[in-house]
Amino acid sequence: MLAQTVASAFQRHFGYAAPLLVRAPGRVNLIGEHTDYNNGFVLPAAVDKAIYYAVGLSSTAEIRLVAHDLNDCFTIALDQVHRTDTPWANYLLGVVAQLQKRGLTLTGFDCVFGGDIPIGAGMSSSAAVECGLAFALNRLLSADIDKMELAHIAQKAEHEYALVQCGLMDQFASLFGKPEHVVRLDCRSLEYAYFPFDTQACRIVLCNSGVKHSLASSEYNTRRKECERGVSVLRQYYPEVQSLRDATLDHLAAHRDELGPVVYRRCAYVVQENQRVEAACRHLAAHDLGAFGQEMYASHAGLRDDYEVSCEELDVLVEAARQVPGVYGARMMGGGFGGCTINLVAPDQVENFIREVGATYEQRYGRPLETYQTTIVGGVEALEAAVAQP
Ligand code: GAF
Repeated sequence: MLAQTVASAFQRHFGYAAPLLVRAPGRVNLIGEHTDYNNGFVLPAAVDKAIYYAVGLSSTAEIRLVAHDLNDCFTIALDQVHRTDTPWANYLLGVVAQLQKRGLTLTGFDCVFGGDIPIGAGMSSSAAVECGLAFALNRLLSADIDKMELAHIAQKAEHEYALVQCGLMDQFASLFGKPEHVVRLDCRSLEYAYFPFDTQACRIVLCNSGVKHSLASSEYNTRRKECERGVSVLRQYYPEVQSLRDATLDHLAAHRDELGPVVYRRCAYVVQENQRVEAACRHLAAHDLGAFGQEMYASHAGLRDDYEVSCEELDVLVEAARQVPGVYGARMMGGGFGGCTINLVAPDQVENFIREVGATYEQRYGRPLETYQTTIVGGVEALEAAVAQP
């Protein structure tokens, strides 16, 4: 068990049993991509792949970090926290810096983390790393910060230490997940609603394109800027348009020339994707998975053609899925430029699905396709106290 592995590593490194063990899940997103930072809607769920933390406060003025899976350690003085050239440590230090900024008095602490969220697969391993530590320190220091605030702390850590101007979806999903439910978040009001999603009746299968996405590869931040540019054009004519959430296709069409072709397409995608999330939620409430799946295919087409964040491998995987009986819908998931597709598949067709899509992928790229069947679990939580094993 991964939690136990991390707990044992903690005991080995630091010579005492970790007082706190935490599980922080990765996420899937059924629909609503690149809408979060446009104040729109998303529909994620926390899944059964997670980062595990063993954490303990120490009497030193040092932060001692161990990345178990990378076999790497990092130590820094509590009053010297800054962005470093050790990328994995930045996710943790970013969280510490945010807590310090909020006036929390930290003590030194020791921590080991590791897990099974595939890196670069678009399943938000970085958000899980951030949220897990924020949750653990909040608990150990009895700081009483609520979950939404923890999500914002983790998001800010990503902005300032990983330099990705992400939205709130991933951190929210990791903290607010609920077993067998997806959650629709209104990224402006921060209101959210859970929808039952029975993964026994409809399986969520992820296909890993094997292309490592790098959010920081600036394209993500560029998309965000393009959306902001769109808003600043529209706002001159429609003061009520504070974000793309408020824009319509008619607004965009009326100012197409001024927006220019690229910004126009980016904005049109976001406006339509928000409409798709709303429609998808109606289909989900009506138990109409067929109609839900059609929204997913349309989402993928928009991400590929208008938002231009897909890649050939993802497109091949979605097209291959479409040919398989019992597949309700498929699309690329997360920031894009690689990572996974998410597929909704009838349970009795899963084996066939994996065989068929796997064959197409292997034939084309000469390597086996990695797939994950995920179940939907609860958000970040403390586990039973670590049982130290020397
Ligand atoms: C990444 C970001 F971190 C999220 O905030 C979100 O924008 C997503 O890409 C795209 O929907 O996962």
